[in-house]
Amino acid sequence: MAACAPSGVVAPEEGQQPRQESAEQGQNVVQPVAQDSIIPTWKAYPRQWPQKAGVDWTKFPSLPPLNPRANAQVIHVAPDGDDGSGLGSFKSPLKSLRAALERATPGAWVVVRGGTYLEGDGDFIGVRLEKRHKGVVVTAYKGEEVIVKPANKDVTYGLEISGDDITVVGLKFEFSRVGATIGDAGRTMRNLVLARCAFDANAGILILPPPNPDRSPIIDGVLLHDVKVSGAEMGVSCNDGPCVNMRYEGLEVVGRASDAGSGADAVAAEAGDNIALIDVKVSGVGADGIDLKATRVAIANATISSVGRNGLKLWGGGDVFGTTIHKTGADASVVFGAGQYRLLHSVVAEHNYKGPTSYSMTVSYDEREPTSIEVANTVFWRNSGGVFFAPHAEVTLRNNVFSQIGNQRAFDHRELSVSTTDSPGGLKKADIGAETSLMNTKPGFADSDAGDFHIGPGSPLRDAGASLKTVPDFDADDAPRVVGKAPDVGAYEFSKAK
Ligand SMILES: [Ca+2]
Repeated sequence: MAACAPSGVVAPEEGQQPRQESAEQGQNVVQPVAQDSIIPTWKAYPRQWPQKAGVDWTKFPSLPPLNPRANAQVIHVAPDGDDGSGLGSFKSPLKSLRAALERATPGAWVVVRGGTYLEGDGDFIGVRLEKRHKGVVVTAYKGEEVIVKPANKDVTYGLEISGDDITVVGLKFEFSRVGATIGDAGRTMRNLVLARCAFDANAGILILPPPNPDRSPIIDGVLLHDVKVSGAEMGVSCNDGPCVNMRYEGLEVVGRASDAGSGADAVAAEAGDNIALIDVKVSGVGADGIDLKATRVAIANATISSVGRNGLKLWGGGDVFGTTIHKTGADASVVFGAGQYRLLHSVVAEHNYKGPTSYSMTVSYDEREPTSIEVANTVFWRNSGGVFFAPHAEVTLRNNVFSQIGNQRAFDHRELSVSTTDSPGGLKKADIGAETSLMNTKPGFADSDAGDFHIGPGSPLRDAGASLKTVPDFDADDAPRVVGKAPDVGAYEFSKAK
């Protein structure tokens, strides 16, 4: 009956979703009809927020549509499929992703049913998406769990992507060495989307190529959306770069805590521009949490905890908002180089606490280039030391908490060395807005030992924040930033509704 219509529409059977079948064997133009989506709807993240870092939100790749466009090539893969006799249809699927990608033409959708796939026989990489796969979408079928594992012990890399405009949705890769390598040496690779993916490997996602001879970007356009990297010594790294126009939303990196002090970074870029991170969680990594040698960086609602070295390092300026950094080691929890920075509604806690004294934050420590920083509505609490602002830095402080600092030092700037025991009046001479600092205030966090930095109803941080301009209207819970007569200090606004 499919032969009656060119598009091969098959009436839906009772209780099944409608679909199309090609009558011609091997043609693989087999299409589920768009009454139901293949991909479930996306979690609604705030897509952008007001910031002063100069981020251009229009440059980031978008999430894929929930269905392939009409007439797209759609190839179905299922654990009970057959790479030899399968048509690649919904009813007659292939058995492996590799076989599907052999047949895929530009713009094809590879739709993978739930199950475990053993990929990469005869190769060291499980799944390859190459230049000829331009515009290809590889996606798990709605609501189903797809796990990709090595076909044998010689397959140690999960995914290699070297083509443009490629999207991978809903796949979990479990490989020994590397979850995914990205890039195509010698050129700029463009527009990669990894959504609802997970990588369990020694290194999560590596943007690997060496620098292009003309220093053009290695990659232009990356969206990581709801991506988890676990068991990793290294999380997501742009090794040489530059990597430009990258948005990481809902990225979680869970390292192997045993590597503390000796491992690699969780989220890093050696060179880059126009980078936005939102709801990024990093924990248990050996080296740095987030380390970006990049310009135009905006970070909202990050959580960085239990890292062997620095929590957050930015080298070319940036806006940081709603971010909690705690249980860090090394020379500082937050390291900012030269540039223009804002650290707003954040928490820097338990840096080397009860350990050797070191600054909780350093700003332009070794750099001499022009630097400015605004720190507002932020809590520095239970750190071994205070904050260092370089003498040449222009500093604005508003409504910050400095409390339970091991050496009782709030911050050092020029001739000032401000102690947490100084009276607020004594801070006026700093003329940097510090008179509103909340010294030695107990923040009243809900359960900081468990990493919960919400404040309770009795906290003095409630309504104690300054009103800030050009900031998100959401707090670190994605709830309204201002409740009551003023914003609360810290990452989370107290609300009875929560
Ligand atoms: Ca409030």
